[in-house]
Amino acid sequence: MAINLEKGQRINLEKSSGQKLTRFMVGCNWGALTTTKKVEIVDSEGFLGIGRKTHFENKTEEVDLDIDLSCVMVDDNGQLVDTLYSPLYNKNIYPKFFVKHFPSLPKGKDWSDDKSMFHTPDDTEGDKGGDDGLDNEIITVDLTKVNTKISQMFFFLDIFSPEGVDFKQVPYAAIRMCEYEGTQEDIKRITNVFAQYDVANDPQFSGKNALILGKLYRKDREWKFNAIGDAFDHSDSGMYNSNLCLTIKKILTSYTQ
Ligand SMILES: [Ca+2]
Ligand SMILES: [Ca+2]
Repeated sequence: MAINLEKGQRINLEKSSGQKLTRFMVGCNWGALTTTKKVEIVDSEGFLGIGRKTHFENKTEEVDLDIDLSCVMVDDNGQLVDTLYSPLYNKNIYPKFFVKHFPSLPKGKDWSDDKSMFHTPDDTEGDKGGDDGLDNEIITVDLTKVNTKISQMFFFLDIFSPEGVDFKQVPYAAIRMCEYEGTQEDIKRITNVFAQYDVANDPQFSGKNALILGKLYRKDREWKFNAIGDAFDHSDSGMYNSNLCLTIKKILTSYTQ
């Protein structure tokens, strides 16, 4: 049975059969924003504008909400080995900002360099017309292919747009860590949900638009998952793609050691 993750909680990735887990995924299902605005309804045009009658009604509209699920992979010394985020981050970002850890943050891509991790296409809207129950963005991991240099993988969410939106305003955002059947690009079936988070519509996320979900890490040749659940504000209007960069910076400076 899936557990609802609490900060700092460790989850067991062992299978009940005793076999080693090889296919791990993190998925995020979220809904578009809804806004209500007043619109003027004409009841009667009258004659030449005289006697025109109108009234106002509330109209609900759905607005695109772009949340990005991403991952960074680091070695035993906390140095960045690889990154996995949307190919829509298509320029080299912050050449100077990351010089200590990496020459620059690379462009986004679908596959990790070692081909162990795949990121589904960037969903820039969220569900419209209600919750479809499906993950809008997924990262799949084939644990047998992970570069031996990588000892920790950090999964995180950023609200990319609209600017200024925080998780409290999101109608629903459900993250789950699972085992699946199928290929990395074509999941046939979720076979085991290890844990899940619900991060939306909650006062504790007021003003928070980034969330470090947790880390998958190697210990004694086994992979384990540790929930971090650190939500914060990643905004800096003076920096290009500040959301992604500031979240990665926080991981590298606060969580890798
Ligand atoms: Ca997205
Ligand atoms: Ca969905």
